[in-house]
Amino acid sequence: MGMNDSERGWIEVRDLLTAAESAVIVEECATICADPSNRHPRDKPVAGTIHLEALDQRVGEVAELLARAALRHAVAAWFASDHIPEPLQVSLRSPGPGFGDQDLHRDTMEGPPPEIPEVVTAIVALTDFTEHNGSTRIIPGSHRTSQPAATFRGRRRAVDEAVLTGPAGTAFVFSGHALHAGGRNESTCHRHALQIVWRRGQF
Ligand SMILES: O=C(O)CCC(=O)C(=O)O
Repeated sequence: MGMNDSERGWIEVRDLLTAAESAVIVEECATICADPSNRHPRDKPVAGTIHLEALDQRVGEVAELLARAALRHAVAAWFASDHIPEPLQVSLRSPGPGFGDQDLHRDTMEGPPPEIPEVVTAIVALTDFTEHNGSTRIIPGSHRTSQPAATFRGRRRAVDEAVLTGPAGTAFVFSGHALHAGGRNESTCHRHALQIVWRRGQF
């Protein structure tokens, strides 16, 4: 029997976006990258891993996505509250071929796992997430442990880690306490994804 969502540490939301909607957001992001007059201080439009920030304020389709019930239900389930804070971060994260290989890390403070996560993170696949194109890795159950992320420094793998795969438009909504990392993109194309972070108590 498999673990349920709250035990494994992530909720999978299939079809949050259609393939066509995902492609529109990728196009909008490409337009931003090509326009030097449209820059956020933390954008990295030309990099091994492309980053664009504050996309809820720059891409209408992203702002609209944040209001979708399926996403809001998943975030509300983690926070055990229908009151969802404003997202702290709404960014594009697109590792190119050979990039993306992160160390496993948490998006919140190290230490004992909180009953209710301080932070909830969503990764929304904008291209198909496969085993080999840099899909996010996550250690099931790690949102309930206090194992230091430093255990995995040097791109160390966990024996039981899972790779979050699914078609473009799938969202993976996880406790920010879960140990996770972008995988290495072994494909010939960018792996586009939105990374959205909410923090409890954020207004
Ligand atoms: O890109 C991903 O798959 C994960 C990104 C991530 O965890 C981060 O940048 O903190």
